[in-house]
Amino acid sequence: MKRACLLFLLTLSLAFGSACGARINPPGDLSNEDLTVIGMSQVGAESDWRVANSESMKMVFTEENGYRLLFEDARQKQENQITAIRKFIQQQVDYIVLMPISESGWDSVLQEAKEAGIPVILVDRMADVEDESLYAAHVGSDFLKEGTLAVDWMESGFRESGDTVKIIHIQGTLGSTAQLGRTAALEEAVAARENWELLIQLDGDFTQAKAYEVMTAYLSSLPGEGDIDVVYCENDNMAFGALQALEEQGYRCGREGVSIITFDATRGALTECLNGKISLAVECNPLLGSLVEEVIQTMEAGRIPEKHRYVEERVFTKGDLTEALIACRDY
Ligand code: GZL
Ligand code: ZN
Repeated sequence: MKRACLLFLLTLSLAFGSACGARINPPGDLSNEDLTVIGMSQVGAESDWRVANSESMKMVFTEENGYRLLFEDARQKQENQITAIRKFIQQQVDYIVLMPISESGWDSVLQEAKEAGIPVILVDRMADVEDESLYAAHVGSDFLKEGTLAVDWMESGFRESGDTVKIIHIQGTLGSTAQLGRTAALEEAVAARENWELLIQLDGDFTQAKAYEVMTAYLSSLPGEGDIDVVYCENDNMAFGALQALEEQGYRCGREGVSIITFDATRGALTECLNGKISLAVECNPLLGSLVEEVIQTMEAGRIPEKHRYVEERVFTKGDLTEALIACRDY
């Protein structure tokens, strides 16, 4: 019995081992691949925006279009992105596409990519590196401009009142370009206006759960109903969390109540805007796949790409929206 069982197990492990082996490319054998091999390190799946951004990359970098895409999700940890980049270098990919979770901490690993002769393209947020030659190009958003669009709307909405404008600020992942730019716009505006008061800054890490948690804790800490005019949320998912917390604690959101401002303008946020609960949605376009491909095609043709490409973005209020318009949005 024992012998037969052992023989069976041995056969099984050999069969499984070889099948398994066939599926996993040992690092380094991608160099003779005739497709253009892209090593892509994505932040995670923390928000609707991020999911749409990943989708736009996977739609473009397909085998039919001549690419082998190695897509790594870092689950919102920079160390996972650095590990992925080192793996891509080992696998001798043709390009590294990095959506950097935060601005700092990239110099040494991007130096390794440069020494391996692998061009790096930064997407969405920026990496703050000493040596600009560590990346070939950046495709993304002007986050300070996005924040300024929101502040301009606040200015136009609250100018007449002259009363104090009391603001709760829910920030995205601290140290990310999106957070730094959107925060700078608000902080500069508050500093320049006597009657604008920042009640508190909360870290929502761009997720709905975290924003709900910190907003609930803050509202519960107030002696009674707080006098809140604006909740400035640095992305949609945090706006959804804040909205849930506010309504659970009896606050009205919208024209007669708390003005919620959000960034990304995904379909979910535009729907809340159309139904009057979100007052302003600042667009942040996640569909960057085709722009990244343009950079790669430029480099494949031996030309030098523009160092920075910024996507055009606008704002939405209830009056700009219909169900039909929202339905035909791509994200
Ligand atoms: C912005 C992007 C931000 C989104 C968030 O371009 O970096 O990260 O605004 C996402 O939804 O989490
Ligand atoms: Zn943007």
